Amino acid sequence: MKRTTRFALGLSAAVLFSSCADAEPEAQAPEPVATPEGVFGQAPAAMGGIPSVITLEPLGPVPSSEQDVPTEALMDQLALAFSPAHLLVRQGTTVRFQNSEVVAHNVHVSAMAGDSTVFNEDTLLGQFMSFRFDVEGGYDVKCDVHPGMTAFIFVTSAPHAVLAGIEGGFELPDVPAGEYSLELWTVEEAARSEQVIVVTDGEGTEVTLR
Ligand SMILES: [Cu+2]
Repeated sequence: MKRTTRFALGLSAAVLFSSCADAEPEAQAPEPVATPEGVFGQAPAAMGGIPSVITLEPLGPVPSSEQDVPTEALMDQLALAFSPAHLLVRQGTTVRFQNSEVVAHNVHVSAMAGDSTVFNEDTLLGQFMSFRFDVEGGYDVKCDVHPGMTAFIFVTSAPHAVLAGIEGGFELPDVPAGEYSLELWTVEEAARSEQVIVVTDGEGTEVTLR
């Protein structure tokens, strides 16, 4: 009985040793260093479920490739929720709101600036309505029938923009070199800010917004 145990231990030690030896050359190989690209960093965490928004407006001429504006987006109503719950669109985008379930909803959109209703429409199964967002800023979206059904839309003219994560982390990977006006938008007006940043090719630009 004792011998069997010793043999088993000896075998597992040998297996352990050989796997270590195999792994060694890999561990010694130089690890590729990831080069950060674009603009990234930390913004304030979401407030009341509404994320921070970071926009970059070029201070020089806007390349023609960045003048193209996405013209359509979708916000669905499904499983008693808006989907997506957070939507970032370029100014002039038409958002289609549709109801994809057998529950009567409505779409009640208000501009956060001035807290004014933009529209309030009932949506039954299979029905949709479209609205073109020409005014920049944050919008509250809710269904008055279901108090938990809320969403957020942000409209910007900036060619580069991103919604920060719930914890505030953000990343804009594809920003050409140049000078930009970076704006931080948050629900809390006092926390909004603006600054000029310089983006250099091949180098990441880290920004901390607090
Ligand atoms: Cu509803």
